[in-house]
Amino acid sequence: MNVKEVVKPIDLRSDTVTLPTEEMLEAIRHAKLGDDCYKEDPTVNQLEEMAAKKMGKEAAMLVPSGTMANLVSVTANTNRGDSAILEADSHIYWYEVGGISAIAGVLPIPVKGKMGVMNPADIEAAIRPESLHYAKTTLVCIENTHNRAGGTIVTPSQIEAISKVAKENDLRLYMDGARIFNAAVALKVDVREFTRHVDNLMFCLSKGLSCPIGSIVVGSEEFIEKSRKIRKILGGGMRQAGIIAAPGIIALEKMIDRLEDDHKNARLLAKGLVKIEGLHVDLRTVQTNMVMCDVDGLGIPAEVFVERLRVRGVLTNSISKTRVRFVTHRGIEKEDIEKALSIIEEVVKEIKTESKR
Ligand code: TLP
Repeated sequence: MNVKEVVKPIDLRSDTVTLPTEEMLEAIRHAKLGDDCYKEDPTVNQLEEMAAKKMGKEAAMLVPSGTMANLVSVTANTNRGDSAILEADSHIYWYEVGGISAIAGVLPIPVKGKMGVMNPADIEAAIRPESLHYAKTTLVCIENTHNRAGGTIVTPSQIEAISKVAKENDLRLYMDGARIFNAAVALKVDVREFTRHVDNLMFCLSKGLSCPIGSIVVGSEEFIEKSRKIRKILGGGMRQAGIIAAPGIIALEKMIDRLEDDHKNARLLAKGLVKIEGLHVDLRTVQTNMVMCDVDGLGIPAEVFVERLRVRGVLTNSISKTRVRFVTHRGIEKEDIEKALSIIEEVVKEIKTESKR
């Protein structure tokens, strides 16, 4: 090999690593711009209208990140001192630096789900009613697809059942739909099937849809007006944000159907991993673009395995002492999966030989 030749790593850490398409970069160059704090950016306005329509809600608001979208939404759905029920492995609970407590003043009540889906009866049992002693529960948050459960889908009928409990108990229902289009594409249903039973939601333009930045909060006119003020408090009021919105429009028009390729690649990867002794994948959880692999059988910590793969050019993330997460996206082809599998197999063999010494 030519020493100057650089082998491109196979990056399966996250779909957040996707780069914008040429068309997106062109759209950024030509976007019509204005000051969005005056609601004068025509490209942002167009994207927000498109998003609201696509989700079957009244209004939408662009924010820089999924984390800000969740924080704005939880804040807008609650009062300080309230409590919110969320899945015990949810992104809001694990990966958002405790923002809903630190900033929104909300007490999270984690409820363990099965494959990322909370049982409506468990939600009902976790509700803290109005009382001198309780942080009143006013919100339920679901995550779809569910990240730590492995990209699993909360189906429309499961959402409907949760929404029934929420309505009966006068709670709002919010969906972290960062990857909601993955769910819609996987089940081959209109995304509105997932949104019609929730009061409001967010979804990400980055991740599988390949935009460089951006998430969108969607809900009623009133909710979005309130959210605009909260976004402003958080420093997320943007000016010529059309440069962010322009690729978002392309994402909604052209990037949704291709998510199916990512799902096919994830299944291919999962089927390959289960054949490797020492690795375990629960194939029931491989529903979209993620694969969670248990590496306990190798006798080394997941993060050590991740490092062994990294030096061989396969990038992944460990999400616990025993689990490694693989995520497929637009930067990954079938050939990359095949190559990754053969590297993983070799590394596992090496680990086994070392352990026998
Ligand atoms: N998830 C990232 C990491 O933060 C873990 C990833 O690599 O998957 N909701 C869900 C369900 C998410 O998976 C993420 C990002 C977010 C919200 C936050 O989005 P960003 O990264 O835009 O703040």
